[in-house]
Amino acid sequence: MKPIHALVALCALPYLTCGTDNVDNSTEIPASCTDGIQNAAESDIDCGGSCTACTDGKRCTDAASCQSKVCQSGLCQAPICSDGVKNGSEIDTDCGGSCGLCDSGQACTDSAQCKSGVCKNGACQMPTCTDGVKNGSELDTDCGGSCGKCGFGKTCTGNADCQNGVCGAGSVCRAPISCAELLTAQPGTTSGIYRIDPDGAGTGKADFAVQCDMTIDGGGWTRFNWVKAAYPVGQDPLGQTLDQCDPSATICSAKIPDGSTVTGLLVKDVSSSPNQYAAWKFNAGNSTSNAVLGALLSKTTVCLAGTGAVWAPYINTGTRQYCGSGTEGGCKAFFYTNGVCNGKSNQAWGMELDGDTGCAAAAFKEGSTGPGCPQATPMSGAADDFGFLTYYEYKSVFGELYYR
Ligand SMILES: [Ca+2]
Ligand SMILES: [Ca+2]
Ligand SMILES: [Ca+2]
Repeated sequence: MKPIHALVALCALPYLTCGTDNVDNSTEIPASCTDGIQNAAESDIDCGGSCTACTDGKRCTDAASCQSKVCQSGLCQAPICSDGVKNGSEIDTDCGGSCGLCDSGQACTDSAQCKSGVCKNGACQMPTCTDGVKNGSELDTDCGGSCGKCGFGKTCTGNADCQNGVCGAGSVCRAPISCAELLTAQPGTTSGIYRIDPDGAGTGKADFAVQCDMTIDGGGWTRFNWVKAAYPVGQDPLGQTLDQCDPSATICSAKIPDGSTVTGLLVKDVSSSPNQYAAWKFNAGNSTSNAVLGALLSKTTVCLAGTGAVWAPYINTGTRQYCGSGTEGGCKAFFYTNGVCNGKSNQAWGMELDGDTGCAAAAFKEGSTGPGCPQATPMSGAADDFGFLTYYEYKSVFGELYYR
């Protein structure tokens, strides 16, 4: 028992207000909680029962007796991150504070406390594919895992993680260098418009959109030059670069992008239905092949008027002879000049495969073939001569060139 005379003595002082019992009633703490003795319902000295909960290590009778809310073997336990109780510095049961991150649905005050990295309305949120945070099974922010493929610049573990791209150096998705590389990285890719970066990701020019043919002879063809309108007089057929051409443009006078590895040429006549086409394999031992590749890749001007080696297509769905023998050269004639070739005084730039001493038959031709040749309909004059897989019709035909 606490000696009563000590309180009586205190209450006798003029600045203390005491009840008639001479005991200070201004606070509600029972005298037994401060008397230094375990009494009443206390589980240890001045704690437990109706007193405040006991600190770690004090005797307890139940969880409520302890500040940690964990009473084991009669003693209050220190908070730990696996006791199934929210205690210590924890934000919710066994998470936050000095413990690990909180699961979705647990309480939080900050996103950094959540496994998902997202704290909203006081609770950790489930990972989603639109929360702007890399979480759940995602490989990078909101992509990979259950969130679909990742775009260029995002983390990947293999090509299958990348959207129309390649999993490249540093395990980062990048644009393919060509339609051929895209098809290799993403088998089953259908024909359409995709972004490529021929001079490499992160160097040179940025990636740009091109049309890919993923069907003909296994696919992987990159379109680089096309005519779908009357050809402008005097224009260099290879005067543009492919990044300058919108895929929806009616004319693109681009050469094959710098640095490309090229094995084949595809020519499509898109005026026919279904489109006729022919394909060639470049062959370093063939002079006509070298002349065509030199022009299309490096703009090397040339005049082979029936003096080149025969360079025949390995695929030909054309219904008319354009690469025949005799007068039309048998695909052993090619010119890309801004001047005279074989006596035909070009009025301006011109390019023609199988452009021999004849006038019209060609695998492809763009620009002038000079006066002296019959004019096509609706051609306004020989200077706007153009055609693809045509044979002696003097007819303007729309077409496209692809490489792979
Ligand atoms: Ca705990
Ligand atoms: Ca996410
Ligand atoms: Ca680049």
